Amino acid sequence: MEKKWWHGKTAYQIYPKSFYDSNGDGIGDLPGIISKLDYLKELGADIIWLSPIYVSPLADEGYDIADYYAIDPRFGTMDDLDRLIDEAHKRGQYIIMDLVVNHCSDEHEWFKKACDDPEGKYGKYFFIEKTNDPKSLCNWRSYFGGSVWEKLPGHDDYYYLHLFHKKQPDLNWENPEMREDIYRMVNWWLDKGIDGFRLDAIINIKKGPFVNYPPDRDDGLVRATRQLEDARGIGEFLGELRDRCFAPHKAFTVGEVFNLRDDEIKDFIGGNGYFSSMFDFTPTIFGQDDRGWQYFKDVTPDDYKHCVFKGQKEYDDIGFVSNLIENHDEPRGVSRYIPEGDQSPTSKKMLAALYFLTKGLPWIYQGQELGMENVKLKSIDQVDDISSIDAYKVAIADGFSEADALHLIEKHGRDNARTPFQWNAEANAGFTTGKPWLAPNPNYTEINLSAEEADTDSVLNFYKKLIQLRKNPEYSEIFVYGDFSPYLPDVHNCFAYTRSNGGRTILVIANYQNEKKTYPLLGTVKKVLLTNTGAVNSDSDSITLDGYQVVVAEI
Ligand code: ISL
Ligand code: CA
Repeated sequence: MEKKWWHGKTAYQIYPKSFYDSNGDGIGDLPGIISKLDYLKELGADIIWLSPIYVSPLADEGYDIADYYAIDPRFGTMDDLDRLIDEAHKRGQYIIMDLVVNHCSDEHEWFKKACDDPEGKYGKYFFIEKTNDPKSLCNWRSYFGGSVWEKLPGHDDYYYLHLFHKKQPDLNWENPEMREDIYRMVNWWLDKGIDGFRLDAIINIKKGPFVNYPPDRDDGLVRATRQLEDARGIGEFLGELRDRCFAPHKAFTVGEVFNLRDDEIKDFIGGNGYFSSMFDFTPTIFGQDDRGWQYFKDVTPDDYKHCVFKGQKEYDDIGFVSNLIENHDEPRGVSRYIPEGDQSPTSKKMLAALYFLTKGLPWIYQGQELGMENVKLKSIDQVDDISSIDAYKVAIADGFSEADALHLIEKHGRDNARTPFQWNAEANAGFTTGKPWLAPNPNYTEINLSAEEADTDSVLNFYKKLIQLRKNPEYSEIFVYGDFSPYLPDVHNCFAYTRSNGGRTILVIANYQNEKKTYPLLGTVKKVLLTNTGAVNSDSDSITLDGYQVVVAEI
């Protein structure tokens, strides 16, 4: 694999609305991020992805863009962004923006013009169909519930397509004029000095044929992903995007790609792939069910392990994947991948070491480095996220009680990741001096940055050690490029693998449960590089681990 500047880096996702509020309006902002760059630098975060900060009605929290060329005043100004780019670059950090181009906002001027004249130029920027009978259009269900077809505002006989919320009309990538406008915008940002993009929901830009499929719920509709199975030819668009925008700027890009066919991975992230990298969502999608959140399965430690192994195998040798345990769309990794009730600094550090040292680019989502957890809810009224609100309704319609439906939101809801970053034990977790747009997790009195900075054994300090270990020139070739092989894959609740390069081998081995266990070893431990608890007990052919202990050792 050709070596790239970013392979050895650590990436960090910021959800600006919830990171740090500099002016007391309860909303995190760009000056807030600038004021925390030193913190991120000290942590070891090099590549920083900002979730959308463009002008937006925030129906989907910024993933509904009304102006691609302007910063939403709630997040700051273009000067603030220029300053952020500058300050990050001074510190040797990179800023990447969220590129949301499957859809825009219904408040974007293109859509407004399309409403004024559906048969005109901008009508062709969207998927607009003339009919009096929306049922005659295809029966796809949007990701956030209901039909993908919505009446075009101001008309009785036109409908437009939205795979996501009705405030997110899909852009028509089949239209070369529309694509030109997108490329111009992407190049404008890259010329401005940002270092790249994360590509939102990108697989959706190529639609399958507009046909009906057998319904998968009583609503007569079928999941939006069904048509993706029949969509062909996305490469034409993505290759163009790479050649016209990313490649000439040497931009770093990471795709949010779901529903990819295995034989397409190389087109996406292989040599001259469309993107630099893409997220491995194998563990993320495990246990999901098209019928709704009420059918989702919990992820056991063995499930999690097999997902990680599967992802590593699938992407290995093809390209450099991006690894994560959470993002702004997911519950907190420690709440999801550690069995309920077992969340502790020890188990959180174990999970951190396990995913962080696999092959690929490690991503940290804001607050993950503190061990932030899911939130308990009292009522659905506390919930902001549109997808949670839809999932709640679906579960109730399926016969679930309000309490049980709410419990599903606690487990799977996107707000879990969106509560304010927990800076300290003061009011509102130190996030704002005003009223936070979303209440902080009440556990901020214990889990917060200033407490963890003061505690050498904290989850935060363990993350710092992990980041330093992966960057340590003595081991970085092994961690960044070394082969990955599962170790003892069939041993229940043992999660272990080796990384090896140039005749050297590092073992990462964890006891993913409470009881102490002894596991066989491949060779003698030459040097322990890291552990999360107590001492390391090993002899020439075995190692004994405490509950949730992880050991990283050269063998
Ligand atoms: O396709 C999916 C599952 O197979 C969906 O999970 C989908 O890809 C995902 O919801 C996309 O998420 C991104 O785009 C959304 C936005 O709400 C999310 O926050 C964003 O990460 C629409 O822009
Ligand atoms: Ca603010």
